[in-house]
Amino acid sequence: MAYRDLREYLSALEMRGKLHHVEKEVDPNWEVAAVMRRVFQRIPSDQRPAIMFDRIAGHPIPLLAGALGASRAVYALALDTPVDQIAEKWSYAQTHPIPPVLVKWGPVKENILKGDQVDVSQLPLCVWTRGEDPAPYVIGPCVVSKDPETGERNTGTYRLMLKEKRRLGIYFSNTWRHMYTHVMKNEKQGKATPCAVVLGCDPSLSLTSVARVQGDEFGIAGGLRGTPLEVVKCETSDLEVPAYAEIVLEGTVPCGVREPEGPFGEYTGYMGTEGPSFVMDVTCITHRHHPIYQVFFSQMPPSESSCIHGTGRDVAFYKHMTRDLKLPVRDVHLLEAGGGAAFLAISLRRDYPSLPHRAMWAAWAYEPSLSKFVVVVDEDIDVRDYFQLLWAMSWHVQPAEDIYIYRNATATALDPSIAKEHRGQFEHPDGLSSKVGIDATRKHKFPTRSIPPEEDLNKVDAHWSEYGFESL
Ligand SMILES: Cc1cc2nc3c(=O)[nH]c(=O)nc-3n(C[C@H](O)[C@H](O)[C@H](O)COP(=O)(O)O)c2cc1C
Ligand SMILES: [Mn+2]
Repeated sequence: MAYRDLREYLSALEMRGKLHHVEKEVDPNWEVAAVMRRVFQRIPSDQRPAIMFDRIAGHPIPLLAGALGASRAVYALALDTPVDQIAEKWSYAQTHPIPPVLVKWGPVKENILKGDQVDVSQLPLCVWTRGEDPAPYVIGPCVVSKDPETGERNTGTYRLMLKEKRRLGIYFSNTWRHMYTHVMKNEKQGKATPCAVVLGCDPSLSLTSVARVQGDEFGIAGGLRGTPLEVVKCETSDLEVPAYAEIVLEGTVPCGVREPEGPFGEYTGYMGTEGPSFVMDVTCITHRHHPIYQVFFSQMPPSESSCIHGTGRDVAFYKHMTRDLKLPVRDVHLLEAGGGAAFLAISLRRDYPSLPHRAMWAAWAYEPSLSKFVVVVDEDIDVRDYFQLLWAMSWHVQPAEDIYIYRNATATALDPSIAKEHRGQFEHPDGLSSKVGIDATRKHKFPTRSIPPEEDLNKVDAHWSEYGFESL
């Protein structure tokens, strides 16, 4: 059964003990970011809950973070599916989209603020990297716009910088972002681009908004839900937004206007670049009674962003390699240390010597802007266990033979190892990076491993209490 809205999903999280309320009043200018950093550093991911900050100093609205990516288990719950079926669910939704249905009214219209009543700074926007970010930011919005030529709708997650009570900065990290193409097409005709920012909605739309998918994200969200998303018309444009959204900011991206934006603490763990960027003029705010303000926690990994990227992108690679190419791949994982972007590990059954290379090239061909490092290991290695991965790299690799460097490949967006002047404001598709492929599979017959036989270890397990370790 689909979640009707964010609130129904929060009940599901609460029932499974995956939602923690912070009752202490917290300061949005430093404390939310610092608490979330510690939550991700100190609580192991299998125990990490989503966090609801019930009381934000100076704001009546509670703030929710980590609700979609506190851990893989939380991500799976957001998709309402077991962890091992995440891939299946995504591929089904993309091939079986369900268009939204337009309804006359929804709770998102319970409060409608226009003109002088519009003040975005009333929302509990946070400072995420204190002393470095130039302003509070919205991270985690679903920004809706339409292609002016085809009419196709798009939803993407693009950060918003607080500038004035009715003006936000909006940032596209590269030129192939779908909304960027909408803005460009409108600007050619001297027109502004209407848009609507959805804050807090059914998790299927938020996850589709951050996933790299083609087509109408509302339809794919419907495919994930198995039932159409109900949408209502905006007050000030002909765009549609989810009827059960918590908060919606309506507005336009004016033609030809560029203003300074950034730098912002990025998913790489470093501050990003700054430069001229687009703005959004907010014309209307609609919201439910007692709205919840939802954010994605990002910056230095591990974070909600690295979990979402690691989990959501892994499955796309896995599907491509196993279904389309029929490679004997056991697992594919974008390590969270690389922000779910820079470092890919693949385990496979090495049926023939060139297979590890085929898998590397499959990864780069499928998504060239990711996977600066690709490490291929045998199928007995768990690629989600850093220790096992580094063990295989330590002893299965002869550097001169097994490490390959390829030049002039596509860069990973915002990679700080590429000098700033070569990165520019947008991470252009023509940005170049080198890539490393490491074949860490066993290329000849290896000696037997130096651990006791499995049968001896099982016997110890069966008698574990007799060894007196329980008090440790
Ligand atoms: C937490 C988080 C924040 C993001 N912030 C931005 C951003 O500020 N600008 C951007 O261009 N992409 C950002 N992204 C990536 C896009 O949301 C993602 O690539 C999405 O697929 C873009 O939608 P589109 O393909 O419809 O343009 C972010 C992703 C996450 C998970
Ligand atoms: Mn899109």
